[in-house]
Amino acid sequence: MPQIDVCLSPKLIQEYGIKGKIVVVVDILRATSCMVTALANGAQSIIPVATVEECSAYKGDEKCLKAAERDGKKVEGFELGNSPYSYLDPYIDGSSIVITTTNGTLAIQLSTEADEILIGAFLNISALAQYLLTQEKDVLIVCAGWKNKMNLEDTIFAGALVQLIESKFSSTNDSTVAARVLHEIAKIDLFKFITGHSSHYKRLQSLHLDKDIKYCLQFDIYSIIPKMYGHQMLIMGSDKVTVS
Ligand code: 3SL
Repeated sequence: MPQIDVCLSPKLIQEYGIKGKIVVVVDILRATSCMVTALANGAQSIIPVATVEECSAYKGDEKCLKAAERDGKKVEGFELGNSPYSYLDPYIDGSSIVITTTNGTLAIQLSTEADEILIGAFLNISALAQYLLTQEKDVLIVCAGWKNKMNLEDTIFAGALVQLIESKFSSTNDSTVAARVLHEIAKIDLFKFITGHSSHYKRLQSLHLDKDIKYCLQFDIYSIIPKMYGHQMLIMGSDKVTVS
C-alpha cells in the first residue's frame, strides 16, 4: 500500500524525502487557490518563482503577466498580486503568469525533486482526490504554512484530503493523524473555525481581504488539477499542447 504523509512546514520537506513521490503543495490562503483559479479561468500557464527579483527579471513574451505578493500585499510595480478575484478577470485569458508569493511559490520550488508536483486547494479537492486514488506512488502533502511555521488552513486541507483517500493509503506519521483530527473538528463549520482561529485570516482581514478568504474556502468549484511540467504549471494533461 502506498504511503500518505503530511509535511506541516516547507522546512520539514527534507525530513520526509520527496524523490519518487507525488507532492501536493497547498497554500489555501491564498497562493494555491489563486493558481487553481487562474488556470481554470483561462491562464495558459503559471511560472512560480521564489523571489521578487526573479519575478521582475523574468523575460516573458507579450502574453506574460507578472504577479508578486509579500506579507499579503501586492508588491509595487507588479501587474498582479495574490487575490483570487484578479485571476477571474478576462484580462488573464491566454496569459502566462510569473508569480512569487511569500510561502506558496517557495514550497513549490522546494518540491522540485518530486516525481510529480500537483497543486491543491479546497476549490479542486475532489478532482485531486480522484486522481490520487488511481495512483500507486507515495503521496506527500506539503503545507506552505507561514514563514516556515505550520498554519491551520493548510493543515485542515491536508486532513480533508487524507480523509478522501485514506482507504487506498497507509500512514505512520503523527502529522497525518493531527491533520485528520484538526479537519474533523474544523469541518463542522470551516469558515467559523478559520475566522475564529487562523492567524493568517487575521492578517488578511486587517488588509480588508475577507472576500478572498470566503472565496478560498469554497469546495469543488473547479475540477482541474494544476501540475508542474518543468518550470511551468499547466492544467494536468495539457502538456501535450504546445505552450511558449
Ligand atoms: O504565502 C503565500 O504564498 C500567500 O498565499 C500569502 S497571502 O495570502 O497572499 O498573504
